[in-house]
Amino acid sequence: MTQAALSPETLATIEEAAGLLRGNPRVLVFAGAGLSAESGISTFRGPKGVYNDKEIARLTHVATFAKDPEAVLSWYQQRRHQLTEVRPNEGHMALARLAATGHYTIATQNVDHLEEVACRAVGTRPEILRLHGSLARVRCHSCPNEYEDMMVDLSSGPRCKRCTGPLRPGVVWFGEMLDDEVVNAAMRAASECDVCLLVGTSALVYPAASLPELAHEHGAKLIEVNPEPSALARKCRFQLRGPAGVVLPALEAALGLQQPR
Ligand code: BJW
Ligand code: ZN
Repeated sequence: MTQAALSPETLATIEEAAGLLRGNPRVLVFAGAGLSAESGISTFRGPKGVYNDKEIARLTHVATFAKDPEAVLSWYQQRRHQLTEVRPNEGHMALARLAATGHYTIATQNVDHLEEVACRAVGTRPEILRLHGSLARVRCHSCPNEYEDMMVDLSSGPRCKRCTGPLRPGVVWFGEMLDDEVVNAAMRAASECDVCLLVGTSALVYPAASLPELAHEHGAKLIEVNPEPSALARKCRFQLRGPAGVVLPALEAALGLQQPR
């Protein structure tokens, strides 16, 4: 899909929404799996989501790691391998460029680092907060040992060098707490932002989904970029219906940063 395929109504709404992004605003981007969909990474929910497979759905619960560590580690190792093959899409790139036009914080639920790759490519340095951790990191399930390492093969059942506990991916599963520092920084950004841009998230998973709610309570305007309405769509001032890889470059073009394609 290209920008030319967006309906005149959507294009007009994008022009209006772009008005909120002018004048050096403080923007909190709240990103989810849909942002990486056009890079070939599946979403969790929705028609093509991995959760349609019940076996896969159980792999993101902490309790499953105790019961069936091999299944969990093998799935995560496949996803770690996929990271070596994927690239940021036009949505990531547009976000990275938009970040130069205001005070941007990206609070992402994604664990793939494509936001960082895009920002590095265009030379912008917004604050990036990984709410649900990182696939590139491994951590010990028994002690605080945690580090970035793409060479570890999780499917071999590696053990912690400090305490011999089982190593696992550095992500946050259902039933686990998010990192306090990351949540606090994200809550600060949510309560101080002028605009919260929800990109490619169903906004169903908490406490992450409380960030746009907090931004809304503090008077920020919400803009949603998603082909489908999220759970928070009704709170959004603008709902930009379309894929992130098309709508975000169109927002950029509306700001005069890029020619429409
Ligand atoms: C496009 C597109 C395109 C498609 N362009 N868009 C009731 C109230 C509040 C909380 C709870 C509750 N009941 C239970 C809880 C707690 C639970 C929770 O929220 N459950 C809900 C499901 C109800 N939360 C937790 O357990 C969290 N921890 C916690 O609460 O700690 C406190 C505590 C702990 C222990 C004891 C007591 C208290 C932890 C949540 C961790 C979530 N982890 C996962 C896996 C991460 C690792 C991994 O990647 O494997 O995070 S689950 C999964 O969902 C993943 C995602 O980050 C997260 C959110 O999904 P996301 O990103 O929104 O993706 P989708 O697939 O849902 O949506 C994709 C969207 O994209 C769709 O809208 C599409 O339309 C759109 N899209 N193509 C733009 N091209
Ligand atoms: Zn350990």
